[in-house]
Amino acid sequence: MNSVLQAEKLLQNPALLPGLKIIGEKILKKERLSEADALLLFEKGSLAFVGALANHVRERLHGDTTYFNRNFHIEPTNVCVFSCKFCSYSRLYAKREDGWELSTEQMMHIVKSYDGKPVTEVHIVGGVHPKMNMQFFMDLMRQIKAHRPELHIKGYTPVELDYMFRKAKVSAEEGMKQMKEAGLDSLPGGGAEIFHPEIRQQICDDKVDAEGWLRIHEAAHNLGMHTNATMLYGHIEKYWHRVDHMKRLRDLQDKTGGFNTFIPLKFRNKDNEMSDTPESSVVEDMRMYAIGRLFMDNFPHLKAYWPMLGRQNAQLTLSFGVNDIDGTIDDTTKIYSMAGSEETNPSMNTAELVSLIKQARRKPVERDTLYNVITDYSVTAVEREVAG
Ligand code: V47
Ligand code: SF4
Repeated sequence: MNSVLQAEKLLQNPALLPGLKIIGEKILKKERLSEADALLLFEKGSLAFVGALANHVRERLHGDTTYFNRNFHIEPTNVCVFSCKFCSYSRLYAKREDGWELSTEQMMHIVKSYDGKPVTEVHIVGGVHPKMNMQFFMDLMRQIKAHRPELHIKGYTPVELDYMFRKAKVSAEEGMKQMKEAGLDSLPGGGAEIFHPEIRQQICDDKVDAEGWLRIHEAAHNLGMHTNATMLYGHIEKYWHRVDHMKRLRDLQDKTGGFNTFIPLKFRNKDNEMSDTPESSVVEDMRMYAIGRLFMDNFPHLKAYWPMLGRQNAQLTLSFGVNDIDGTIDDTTKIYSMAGSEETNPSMNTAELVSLIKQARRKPVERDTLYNVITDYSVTAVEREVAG
């Protein structure tokens, strides 16, 4: 059965709550969901219902195409001046001798180790170290671009940028302009967590707030840069905090159109100050992805970060609205392995990732950061050669 018929059939169920039926009809008519609609879906929508609708939207937008990209990570340091309660990764600045700090030479050595390998992106992500200031990172990016100009640099969250900009006494707009000139191409989605102050104050009260996070992404968008947005879900927040978070992102996207991808991140509770907080179930995870797909109607892409979810659950998300799996990462960031992710050694080569997507009966397509197609793996190597 195709996804339209499947969704229409669901709406004919006489036992369906009238509110849910209206939501279903809105989705079929491509109308926008309200915050109340999203809340109702979280509270009353069965997994089958939200899943079928999200799958319908996913197939309307992308068919079976499932994107992945080949990137590598550089983690400049795990020393951090902030103290997020969910973080299993950082070492406080006061105890910095327990952590690591890479020099520019060491980071360039990592970049050079990928010479000749078909990676298209470097993702720079780490703690907030006072000595690693704007000049330090601008110098690093200039060296990366001098060595490999076509490598896309996706790096720094507003947590790092806000700290750097305040130290350098520059505005978000001026700071982003300078970082772009030095080689920064786009921003990853991290640091967003949950925007609402009621939760933010309890889990990460000393880093950039919602307004600061959104202002930096807006400044990037105004410079023509594309960015991602995350949401750390499944801890102490309520459903309405998630809806509030998504609404703020959707509003900014209406204004700028600069976001590429929404990435819900499942909270993992190992080795952090929130170890007593239980993790969400797989059903809740799939519900989160599905409602993300339905509510974030102006975000082209929804990504599952497989090192955090595990391979099998990431495969499942492909039926719940997700059209992107990050990524062919050889050396996955330690943030996840330290927080108790499913994967003890979360690396996957292209063949494994392609087969994972094919097992879910989807079409694997390698993309660059901006979703330009690099290779369509649903056709055979011979067909690709003939097509040139
Ligand atoms: O902001 C930290 C999260 C994020 C935990 O843009 C945790 O393509 C779960 O944003 N449990 C940083 N999550 C990583 C990030 C990211 C990752 C992959 C791709 C992209 C992209 C962005 O990691 C932080 C925080 O929300 N995080 N600790 C934890 N215990
Ligand atoms: Fe620092 Fe990021 Fe960890 Fe927060 S999540 S303590 S900002 S490394």
